[in-house]
Amino acid sequence: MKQKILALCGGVGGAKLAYGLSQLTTPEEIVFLVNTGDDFIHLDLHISPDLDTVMYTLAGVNDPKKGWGVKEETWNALGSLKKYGLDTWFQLGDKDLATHIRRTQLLKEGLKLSEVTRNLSSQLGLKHNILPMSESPVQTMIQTDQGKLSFQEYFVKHKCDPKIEKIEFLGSEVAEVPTSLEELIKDDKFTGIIICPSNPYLSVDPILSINKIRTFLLETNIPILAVSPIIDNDSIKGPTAKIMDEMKVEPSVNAIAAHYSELINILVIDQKDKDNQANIGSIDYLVDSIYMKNNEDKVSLAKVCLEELRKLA
Ligand code: FO1
Repeated sequence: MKQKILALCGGVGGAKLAYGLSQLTTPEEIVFLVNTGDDFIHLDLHISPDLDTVMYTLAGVNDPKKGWGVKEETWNALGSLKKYGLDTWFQLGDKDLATHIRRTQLLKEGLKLSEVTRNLSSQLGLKHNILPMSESPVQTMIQTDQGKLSFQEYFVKHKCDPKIEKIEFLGSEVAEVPTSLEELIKDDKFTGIIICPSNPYLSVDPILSINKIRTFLLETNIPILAVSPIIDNDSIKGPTAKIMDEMKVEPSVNAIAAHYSELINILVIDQKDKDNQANIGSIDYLVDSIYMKNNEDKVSLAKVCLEELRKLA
């Protein structure tokens, strides 16, 4: 039987596995469902950081060092904006800026975010289906010891420094799930689900905060696999471990298993954690090398995930 996978992804870590998956599947065999809780309006432009990170990574034009933005970027527009006295804490490169200008233009013309994403990704030569988790805004808001901050204020402006007290997803109760996703769910088309190694609290939970998506994951009989964003009690990249500390959760693969315990059948963990598998619900563990330092690693991990889902189906 042919596979049809739904892959839930945030930014950098999620995009790496998404790249591997895209190399092993046809566009009909996978849907990348991407967090848009980080989206915001900046300089009158609609910025969708995670959609862009996934899109750029799949197209091979991403900046591998930063993990976000476009490679071989120039920063002339940002320099000029600075001269005009505008706020430049959020760095927009010249090539990246074109994406935000075009997205904003197409949204103003009345296209839905999924249609805009399809338009932009096909201009980048992509055939794979990248979908926003919602057509309507769902905003990740973070209550911290320094007040309530939007995701980008917390992540970029304050460099994840404030202590997190609570995370909310504004608009999730009225989120408009893309019609094409609703149809695939209704028609029982998916054979497996992958939760990519993105930050569970800031990148995956916004997707799961949408009732139709969470209910689908809770009620479906198809296998659900997650890849741990934690190796050896630390984040692979980004603030996952710091946030877990602040939430009084020990950063470990067991905490990740517990976080997803209602949803997943299997958690893929790193060799370094092979002796740390606690018995949590009915979750199994699969041990592999999950640190993706190059494209070969991304494809190799993707292969393990797809094969496991095939076995479990
Ligand atoms: N992340 C930063 O840490 N600093 C930035 O100045 C920055 C700019 C930026 C511009 C466009 C874009 O698509 C992403 C950008 N990011 C930046 C990443 C962004 O904050 C993402 O939301 C995170 O990587 C989380 O996935």
